[in-house]
Amino acid sequence: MEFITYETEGEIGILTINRAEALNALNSQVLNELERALEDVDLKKIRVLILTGAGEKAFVAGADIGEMRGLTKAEGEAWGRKGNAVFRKLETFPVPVIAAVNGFALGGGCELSMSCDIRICSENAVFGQPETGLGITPGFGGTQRLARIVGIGRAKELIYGAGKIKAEEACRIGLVNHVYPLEELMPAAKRLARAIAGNAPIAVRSSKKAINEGLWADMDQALEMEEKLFGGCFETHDQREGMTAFLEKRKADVFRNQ
Ligand code: CO8
Repeated sequence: MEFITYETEGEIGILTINRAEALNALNSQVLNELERALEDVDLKKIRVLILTGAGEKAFVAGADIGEMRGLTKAEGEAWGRKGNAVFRKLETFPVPVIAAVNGFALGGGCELSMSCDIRICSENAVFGQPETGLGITPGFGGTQRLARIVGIGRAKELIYGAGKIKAEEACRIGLVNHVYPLEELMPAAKRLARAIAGNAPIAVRSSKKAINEGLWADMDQALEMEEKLFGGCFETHDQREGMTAFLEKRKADVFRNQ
């Protein structure tokens, strides 16, 4: 792949978008490669993914404006559909995905980060949905996910105003969970990933599914789904071991994902 690198550290997978000449902007090749990279992740081994951008300036500075400028209405819609499909794949990826936002996360970059489970960022990060200033709407899920994460009022202000916000403000409104000096961002992302990877994978994956799917269901259906996922954890090796270790006042053995 030309624009995506994938490395692993134990049970952590690290995907890096690397198109430095355009501040990691998403053209169709980057989106295709990201989709393929997700398909290639070995889910038997990997328990958490980290997604970041190459360099010290940008996570992703948006969808590629040069590629979009001449699109017809039908092509614009198809481009939105493509982005939504890839981002949805990320959002519903079986294991948690941490966005380590290392600079500009604008337009499609902000939307990409919002498709991840958890966002942390560096002090130089800048978030925003500048699309209305370019004559389009946010088209990779931004009109839907931003409001769900930061609330309707703030989302509308950011989108209608094509505003940009700095890391501290993004943290204050709940768009990111933590802010770090740039050099501490990846170590922090890996610490968080290791902490998650240390817990029972079936329980973590089921929790992700329950939270994500329950958010859009009515409460009764959501709780029914939770009951099924909760029940599904029992009789697993990791449930027996986790509870037995507690009762025997010892540390649990390494969870086996079974
Ligand atoms: N697309 C294409 N190229 C880009 C993009 C982009 N989004 N962002 C930066 N670049 C390129 C620049 O053109 C420049 O290239 P070159 O060196 O060849 O001139 C290079 O990256 C470096 O950028 P700058 O020189 O502009 O760097 P600065 O530090 O001066 O500025 C900024 C950094 C502020 C990030 C600035 O580059 C910028 O404003 N970029 C555009 C940000 C933006 O508007 N993003 C939103 C794009 S629209 C979008 O994402 C829609 C998503 C949904 C699509 C749905 C379709 C239906």
